[in-house]
Amino acid sequence: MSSQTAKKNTEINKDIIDKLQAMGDLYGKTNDKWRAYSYQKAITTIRRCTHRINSYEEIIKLPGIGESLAKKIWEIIDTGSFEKLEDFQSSEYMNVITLFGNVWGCGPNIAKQWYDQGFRTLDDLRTKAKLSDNQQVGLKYYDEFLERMPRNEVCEIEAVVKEHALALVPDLIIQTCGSYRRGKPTCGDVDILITHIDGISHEGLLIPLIDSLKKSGFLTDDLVLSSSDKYEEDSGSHVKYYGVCLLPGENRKHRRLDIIIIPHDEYACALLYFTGSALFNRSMRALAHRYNMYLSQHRLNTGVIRKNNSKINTGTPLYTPTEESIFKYLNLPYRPPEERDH
Ligand code: DCP
Ligand code: MG
Ligand code: MN
Repeated sequence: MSSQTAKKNTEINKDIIDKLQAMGDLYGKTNDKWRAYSYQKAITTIRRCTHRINSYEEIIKLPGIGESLAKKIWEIIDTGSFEKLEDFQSSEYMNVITLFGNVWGCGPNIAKQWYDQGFRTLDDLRTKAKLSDNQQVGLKYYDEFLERMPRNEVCEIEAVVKEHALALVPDLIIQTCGSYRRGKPTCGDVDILITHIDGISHEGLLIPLIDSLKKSGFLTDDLVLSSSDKYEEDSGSHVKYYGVCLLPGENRKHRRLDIIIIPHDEYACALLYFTGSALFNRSMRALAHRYNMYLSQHRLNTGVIRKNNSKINTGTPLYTPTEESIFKYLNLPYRPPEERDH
């Protein structure tokens, strides 16, 4: 599907999609993964519709949409409102879960636990909850972290990181990814990917870089420092730092900064992954799955053999020098970062 039609279709059924998205997000926040997933699937299906949906019969025929969800979609079309969403949105439970879920480092399960413990306000958390180091940082900058920053501020932050990194190792490849690379007007954080073309000079860079940024007062708090993702089945040679930075000058805000350092042979897969969006990544991985391939932030493997959804043969890595090469293996026309929101 071309991005042109994708845009038009999204507009035709936009009111439906927006309400389903809002509901799906709320289910995500309460960790109701199953419902969140059904909503996401329905949104993808409706986005593919090339005309305005205008009957219940039509909805129920759409793949993957069951009776209960079809009724809700019809309610949106027929009445213009979605009662369950409105109830959910105005419930005390949902408001508290949303409030708590916005603390950096707090997932849906913790938010629910805090609710069950009787906490209702951020002050309750500050005074009564048992907080991890990350959650303390998250609470400290609660309002600042909720604000998105303009693109020019991302450039300023990138410039500081570049200056310090290049002073340590010249010729590094330093690329800001995430929503910034997708061309968004505002960004939630700054995602910086670093590598070196010689395949070795990136090694051992992270700690000196963090030290250098700290000495200058640019980094104010740490969140995560890790050499590999222990929860990730395909953990590899990436090192990452999540922290908080502050540009010099008056009226500056604390911003979230993610730095990821990777070996050069994984650059294209890492670039693709950290550019996102998360939703786009999910569909790329699903597509790879259908071709008996496996796509991760490290590599694209082919000849993967799966049994009951677990790999019994991990396959062999394909040569992926560029993002274009990954699209090609998956038989997809190349999509520039600006067209990777879905
Ligand atoms: N990512 C992913 N799955 C996740 C989290 C992240 O695939 N659960 C990938 C895709 C994201 C990228 O990492 O685009 C960066 O993550 P961010 O959380 O920084 O998301 P964005 O930069 O896209 O948006 P924002 O402007 O909110 O930071
Ligand atoms: Mg980001
Ligand atoms: Mn990020």
